[in-house]
Amino acid sequence: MMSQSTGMAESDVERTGGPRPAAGQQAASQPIVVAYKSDPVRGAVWSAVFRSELPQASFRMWPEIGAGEEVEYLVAWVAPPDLERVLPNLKVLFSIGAGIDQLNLDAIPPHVTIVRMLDPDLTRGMVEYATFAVLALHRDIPHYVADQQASRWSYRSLQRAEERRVGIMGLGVLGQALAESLKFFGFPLRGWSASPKTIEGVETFSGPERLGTFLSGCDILVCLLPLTEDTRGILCHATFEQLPKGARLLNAARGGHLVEDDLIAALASGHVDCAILDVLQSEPPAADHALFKHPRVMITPHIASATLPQAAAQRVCRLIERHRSGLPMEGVIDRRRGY
Ligand code: NDP
Ligand code: OXD
Repeated sequence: MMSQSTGMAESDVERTGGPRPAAGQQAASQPIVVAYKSDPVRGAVWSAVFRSELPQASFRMWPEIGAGEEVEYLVAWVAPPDLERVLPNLKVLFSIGAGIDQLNLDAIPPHVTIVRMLDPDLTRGMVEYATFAVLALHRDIPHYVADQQASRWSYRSLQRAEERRVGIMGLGVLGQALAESLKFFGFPLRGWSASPKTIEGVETFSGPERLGTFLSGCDILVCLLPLTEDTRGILCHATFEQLPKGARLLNAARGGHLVEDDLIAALASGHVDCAILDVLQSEPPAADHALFKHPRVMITPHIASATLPQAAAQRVCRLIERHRSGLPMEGVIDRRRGY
């Protein structure tokens, strides 16, 4: 279920954490030292937001962070490998992305809370992209693009949306928001998640034992799973062969979900008709990568959505205030599950 005010899944609200000193304990008196380790141009926007929204904080851009032991909050896409030595008093690591698979969880001390990016703009970006891509797959656009490149003028018969079943792997913040958007077009919708869900207008399946039944009714398969030990390589031969013949694929999650050679084989056999990929194993791919040049594959350079610095920085300011007041934060990840 989505929270109306934030667009976040209730499960994320439940998955909150952080220390709980007596309310307001850490507040005003102690200095707040925040280190930022990511793109410096975006960092300038973050810095300006912190100056106006959390003026009591000292916002420091990597590598000029001063005394590392003063830093309690880190904003980063990837953490430094020697995190514990460099920032011994770190309390919270804010991931700049919605996904946290780029972080080496083993190298982050257990007492450090990890918070992923949840932001309505990021969700909207993904809904726009994935809706576009599902419609493009439904309307044969990869074929028409290939036709144009070959100077071919050919028609394909139109299929009603009501006859094209769309299955979403991952019914979290992004998967549920996409399902909501796709309802308008009349596609029969189904979704697969780790835990059981009830979502109006979506036939739901959960757990590995229900994966096959879920896949057997997906004419278009969308991957919006987090990348974990359980989901790495999930878009593979065994998955493709359980899809109806001629199914179409959208991967907008992570390149690590897809076994690229298995997709190439499934496209060659025609079992998978066409695909849209926003993410690849290696980004950017080699210029001669077989999927990059494939006539039935459309590729975009990991732009399905993005963290916009202004809104993201505002969100992190609010989360730091909550943390210092001993209140739970939204988006805390569960290290055991890996997302
Ligand atoms: P959430 O954590 O909100 O949702 C994840 C969903 O996947 C949940 O429904 C979860 O089930 C399900 N899931 C996790 N593991 C399994 C499993 N083993 N089997 C079945 N279902 C599973 O994530 P978001 O929706 O916010 O984001 C999803 C991913 O999208 C991110 O991790 C990131 O990698 C990717 N992403 C890509 C972007 C791009 O630009 N290409 C931009 C932003 C994100 P349950 O609900 O039961 O926990
Ligand atoms: C993310 C991404 O995880 O942009 O936020 O991929």
